[in-house]
Amino acid sequence: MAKEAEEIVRRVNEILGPFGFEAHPFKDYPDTDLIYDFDQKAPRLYSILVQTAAHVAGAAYYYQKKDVINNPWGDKTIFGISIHPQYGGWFAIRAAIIFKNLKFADLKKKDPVDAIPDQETRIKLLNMLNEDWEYWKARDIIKVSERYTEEAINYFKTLPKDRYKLIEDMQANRKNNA
Ligand code: B12
Repeated sequence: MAKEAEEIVRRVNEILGPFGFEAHPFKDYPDTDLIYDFDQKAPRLYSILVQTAAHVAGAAYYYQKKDVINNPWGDKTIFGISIHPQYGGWFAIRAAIIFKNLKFADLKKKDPVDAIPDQETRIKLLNMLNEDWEYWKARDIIKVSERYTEEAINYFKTLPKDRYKLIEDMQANRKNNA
């Protein structure tokens, strides 16, 4: 692993580890492209649409307007959401790794698990996300095995500019309660 990557892993684990975050280092593979969800080719032109990528990789089903029969929204823009069969909406798709020269002739395409086959629940899910922006509720649309910790939820609900201060406060609280 590159030195810079090692340092990032060390710092993420040291600072955010106590709050339930984990950095998972992976081995250096030759001929790979690592594309992050925030990478852009031009302003607001994202290098990868990770929900589509996760769907075709069989990782998480991406529910879109077109997955609803008798679409009740007409031409209105409706954002879609990926749901994992085990973690529901309690996950993010941070990056994709493209193995450019890895050949695996027998690799079978894996379809994602459709955890919400029911039409009404699909409509409810997309309404939650688009009408009320109740994304936190939408994460629990199915029974999940694990959620983020309260501290992680607090972190994500905090504006990025205020997060450093939040982490400092959390660390101070921990020391006081130790
Ligand atoms: C831009 C963006 C936003 C914008 C616009 C939202 C949007 N969906 O367009 C804003 C700032 C509003 C936003 C807000 C949020 N976002 Co956002 N956002 C993104 C981002 C960076 C790009 C999405 C994008 O531009 N899509 C463009 C549209 C056109 O793509 P599309 O609708 O999927 O259409 C494509 C597919 O239909 C595909 N397609 C065609 N046919 C078929 C057939 C099949 C079978 C498939 C699979 C695909 C497919 O082709 C189309 C493109 O040509 C992604 C990360 C990423 N790099 O993908 C995160 C992402 C979608 N956001 C995410 C989140 C969590 C949020 C927020 C909750 C953040 C927050 N804390 O507030 C809010 C929720 C807002 C809401 N209620 O929807 C998560 C969603 C996770 C999930 N479980 O699905 C993502 C994936 C980030 C991540 N790393 O996990 N976001």
